[in-house]
Amino acid sequence: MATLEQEDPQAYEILNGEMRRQLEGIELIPSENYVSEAILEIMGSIFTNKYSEGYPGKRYYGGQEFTDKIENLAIERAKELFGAEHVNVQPYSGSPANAAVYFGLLNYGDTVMGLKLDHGGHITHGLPISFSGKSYKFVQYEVEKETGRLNYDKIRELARQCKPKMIVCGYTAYPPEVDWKAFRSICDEVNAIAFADISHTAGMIAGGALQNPVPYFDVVMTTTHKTLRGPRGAIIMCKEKYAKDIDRAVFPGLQGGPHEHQIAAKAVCFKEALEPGFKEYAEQIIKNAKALAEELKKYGFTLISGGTETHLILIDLTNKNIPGKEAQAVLDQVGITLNKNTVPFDPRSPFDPSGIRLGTPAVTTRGFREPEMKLIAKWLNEVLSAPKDETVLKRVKEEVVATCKKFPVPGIKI
Ligand code: DSN
Repeated sequence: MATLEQEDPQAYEILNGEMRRQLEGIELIPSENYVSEAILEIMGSIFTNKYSEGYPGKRYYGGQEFTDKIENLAIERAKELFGAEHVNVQPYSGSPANAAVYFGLLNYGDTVMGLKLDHGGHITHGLPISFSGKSYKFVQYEVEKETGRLNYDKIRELARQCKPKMIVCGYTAYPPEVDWKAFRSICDEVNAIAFADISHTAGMIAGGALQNPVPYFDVVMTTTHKTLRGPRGAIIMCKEKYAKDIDRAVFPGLQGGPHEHQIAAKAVCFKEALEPGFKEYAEQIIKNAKALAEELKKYGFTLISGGTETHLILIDLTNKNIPGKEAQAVLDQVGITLNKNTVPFDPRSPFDPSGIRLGTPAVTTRGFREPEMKLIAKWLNEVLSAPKDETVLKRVKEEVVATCKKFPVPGIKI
């Protein structure tokens, strides 16, 4: 970073601060991760200089010899990784990718089913104030109050009543594994397009640690920067019969020039995910999450759905007498990063909800294993039991920094 340091010391200093934060803190936001140095290199490469509207072999500008090669490489690797018939690697990120799926396969006003945001869905799964809720008639399903889990019989019943053209499955705050076959059978019964948003779980699916919906589903979207551990971005996978509609919706329907530096980094990400070590990483994410969940339960934390089968844990802090916003802030002070989150049927607001959401992808990448999960649970308990005790906060912060020193972060050398 010597050139940056010299050319723009102000930006360099801010970057340096973020590097230190990432290095000395414990990252528990379940949608975050650390990419490899190879991915950082290609993301920061001269592919960023190139415009390449269109698709490989059918571009609108000249000079596409290498952009075509890199985009085709990303496509072929993604197909191999997930067993997909067709892949579009151009979506800038998850929300634009979901917009493209709807735009390509639905008409405005069509009925779609998606999980409610405060039950673990996503803003693009039908939140009334998002483009999804405004453009389509979303019917929102829920998790069960008693179990925190999806009730597939109730979802089937709702689908029979509202006859959706599409059902969206895939979540941002749902700890259990999803039963893709159950969804496929519901979609078949009501003749709906089966659409899976696997942004959160794609890494474990690619690594074989969770079931893969790609063989059963019509369309599957994933971001590439969460458990998949690639650059920020997204891909859409679909059956061949939807390929043209999806491609036209991405370009020129919604996007202009694809970000080829990002696509190049997706290609590297998929190569890494095809390597044997990725399987071990995928399995360890879940082992770590389960170990952390068990420890948290010993300290009396209330876990939505009773635990986890994936990478994430959702805690209702009501019995701990500390709301999610305050918990997030005090944990930030000791170098533990997670996010406040609504819990299903939350009586509080999304700005100050009852819960927190945490997960193990980033710490697993960093090399944390079950012994470190015990430490994290202990620190969470100590800090959230005494959020105003400066002595406790100071000690935990020191312990967090000391532990982090033993686990390097790829690409950070300070
Ligand atoms: N922001 C992502 C998450 O944290 O789950 C969803 O897009």
